[in-house]
This record gives sequence, C-alpha cells and structure tokens, in this order.
Amino acid sequence: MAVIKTVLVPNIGDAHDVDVIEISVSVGDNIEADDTLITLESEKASMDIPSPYSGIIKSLDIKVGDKVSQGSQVLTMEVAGESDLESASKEEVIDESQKEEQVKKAESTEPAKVIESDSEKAQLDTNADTYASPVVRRVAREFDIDLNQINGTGRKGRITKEDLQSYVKSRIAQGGGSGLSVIDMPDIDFSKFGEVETKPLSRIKKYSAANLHRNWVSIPHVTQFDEADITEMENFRQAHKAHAEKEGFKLTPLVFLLKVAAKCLQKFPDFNASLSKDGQNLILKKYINIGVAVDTPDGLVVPVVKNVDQKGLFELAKELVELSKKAREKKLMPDDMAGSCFAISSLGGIGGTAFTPIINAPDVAILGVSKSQMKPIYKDGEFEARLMLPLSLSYDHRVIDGAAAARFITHFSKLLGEISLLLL
Ligand code: CAO
Repeated sequence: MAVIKTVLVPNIGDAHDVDVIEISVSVGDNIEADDTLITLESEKASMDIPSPYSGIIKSLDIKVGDKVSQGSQVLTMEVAGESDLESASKEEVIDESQKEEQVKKAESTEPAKVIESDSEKAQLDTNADTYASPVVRRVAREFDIDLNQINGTGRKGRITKEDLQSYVKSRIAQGGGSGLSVIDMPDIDFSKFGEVETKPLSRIKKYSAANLHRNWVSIPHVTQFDEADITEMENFRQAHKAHAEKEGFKLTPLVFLLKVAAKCLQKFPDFNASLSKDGQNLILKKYINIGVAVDTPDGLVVPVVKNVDQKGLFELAKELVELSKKAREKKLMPDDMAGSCFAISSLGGIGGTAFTPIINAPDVAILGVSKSQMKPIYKDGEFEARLMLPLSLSYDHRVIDGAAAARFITHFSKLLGEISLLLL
C-alpha cells in the first residue's frame, strides 16, 4: 500500500544554514531512488541530495534561496510500500504523524538572504531551470555562463562536465581564441551634477541593445560608402507616385532599393549567406528575404520582406506599408521578423549624409541609406545637377573582402542609376 513519507535533509557534515541553489523535481514527478532532489551549496562545497526512495513527489516544502540544515523538511512523497521504508535511514524519513512537528521545525528555520549581488542572483535565476551537477553549476556561475545555452547529453538531459567543456571550446573558437577584456562602466550618481530622471528602457530596446552589442563586438565590421545617381529613378518614381497613392500605398525610394538589393544578392551570393555557428562554413541561401529597419516609438524592429526577387515594385510597396504599420502598432509576429538574408536601414526620410549600420547577424551585410541631395556632377565635360543617394554598406570582413564589397556597392549604384537594368 502506498504511504506518504517526508524527506529531510540528511547528514551534511558540519554544514549549517546552507543555500538551496536548485530544486530538480516538481510536484507530480515520478522519480527513482537516488535521483537528485535538490542541490545545496555551502561556502565550501555544493552537494546533490538524492532521493532515498522511488515514488511520486506530493509536495515541495522548500524553494531556491532557502537556507537549510540537517533535518530540514525537503518534500513529501508517495512511496510504493512498507518494504521500501524499512531499507531507508530512520533519520531521513518520518511518517505522517511526525510531519507536523517537522514542518514547524522547517518553518522556524529563518529564511535567509542567499544571494548577495544582483548579478549573482540573475545568474542563479538564469540557470535555475537547467539540470546540471553542482560542479558544473559552480563553474558556470564563476564564468558567467548561461547553462540554458548548453544541450545536456547526460541522463535526462543533464549537463555534464564534458558538455560544459565543449561549449566553452566552441565559444573560444567563435571568438577567435581571445575573449574581450574590458573594464566595467563606472557607476555614477548623475544627480550629484544636476536634476535627473530615470526612464526604464522598453522591452524592444533592451532586446535590441543585447543583439546590437553582440553583433558589434563579435563581427569585424567594415563600412564601404558610395553615392548613386538616382535622377532617372526619381523621375520614374514621381511619374508613378500618384498611381501608387490612389491604390493606398507609397512608392518611396526604399521600394527600388529592395528590388536592386535582390538583384545584387543574386549576382553576389556571398552577401546572401550566413556563417555557420562554428564559423567553419558559409551557408548560401537560395531565397532572397530582406529585413527593413523600422523606427517605432518603442525602438528599432526589423521585419523581413520575403522573396523580394519574386515581387514587383507595387507589391513590395504595399508590403512595406503593411509591415511598417504592423511594426508601429506592435502587431509583428515572430515569423514577420525571421529569415532575413540581408537588411536595409533607411534614414533617407529623415536626413544625414552617411552612417555605419550594424550588421543584423546572422546576415553578413547591411545597407544604410541616407538622404538624397541634388549635387553638381561632372559628366561629359560639364557639371550637371543630379540627385545623389548616399549608400553605406557594412559587411562582415570574415566573409566578405573589401574588393567584393566595392564590386557589390558599385553594381548597386549602377542598377539604381539605370533602373531599366532591373528588367534584365
Ligand atoms: N532620400 C530622400 N528622401 C527620402 C529618402 C531618401 N533616401 N527615403 C525616403 N525619402 C522620402 C520619402 O520619399 C517620403 O517622402 P514623400 O512622401 O514626399 O515621397 C519621406 O522621405 C518619408 O519616407 P518614409 O520614411 O515614410 O518611407 P520609407 O519607405 O523611406 O521608409 C521605413 C519606411 C519604415 C523604413 C521608415 O519609415 C523608417 O522607419 N526609417 C527609419 C529606419 C531606422 O531607424 N534605421 C536606423 C537603424 S539603426 O539605428
């Protein structure tokens, strides 16, 4: 007959008030004897507390962050039969009649502040859902490694020492063997110098900040500049603008840029690619999806226009309006932002002469576009007023050489300068 048993913290030597850093089971779990129930960490060591029985977890009486000592109540479980009980240590098991007394004892254990610093707490919280030995957990904490990033190959997906070692090796390989060592930002009380206001970053800003930072420090960026003569393109655009507006969308220069980018990505396939995670291969994409940076009140988002090569100018214009509307109304779905090959960041509607866009990894290049301007261009022995569009192409120098980037942007400018070439 099944019986409810209470499991206590067993003899843990002379350690008292040790931290519960992990709970490996949940109510309802059917576990085997010796499966890890919880992990404790004292100043000297971390230890897994195994289950004395096989059975079903009925209640959990501690949580991560509690401090426990020998005899503190851990959980209750339903075990299969009395015979199991007999083999268990009497010290570690009490039956229902003793439970109340033990619960009181557990309650009287003063809950303690386990984690001293915010960053340590954040790391503990990050790794709380993972299944790993105390040693692995400790090393991860010391080196600020997020265990959620590692696939455990041990029993029940447990992260082994070897898993951790191969993860670290692959990170070193990706980083070219040298970690960045930078000093911390100073923690300054700005109110000492005048009135200040603290405004929390939006969710989008926090997310994009982390990605932009990673892309900036992990990709060797080079930015190649050029100017395209878009006089002819602008005449064409003006001629068809009213028609587009009647249909309810805008024919802006960006639509032409998308079309031209698709042609260039077809001609220069290395730009339509991603580096494999281990940095050993280039994955060439046979589709052409282009991300477009959209400025929203909450921050920058990059929806992706799919199969740009298969769409006409009007179709692209319509899609751009829809995507930027969705972006500004916070209605973009994850699919709308997935699968890009290349990106365009257009600040042309605002101003500026050039900028150095950050690559939207895993893309290997991004085109920045600034505001077009009428300029005197020397042509056939005289100066002519031409509308010039500034282009800034940032590329990943691990994948793309300077010469290839110069060829790409020259071809880009040529197509923009003679848009009839788009028909070829
Ligand atoms: N030169 C001159 N004028 C330009 C231009 C350029 N390169 N690009 C656009 N314009 C004009 C447009 O033609 C339009 O004028 P008209 O209404 O007279 O035709 C006006 O500027 C506004 O265009 P728009 O911004 O509404 O449309 P768009 O297609 O150019 O851009 C979108 C759409 C969603 C990309 C844009 O609104 C946007 O959010 N841009 C900001 C992107 C950004 O923040 N990038 C930075 C990322 S890095 O931090």
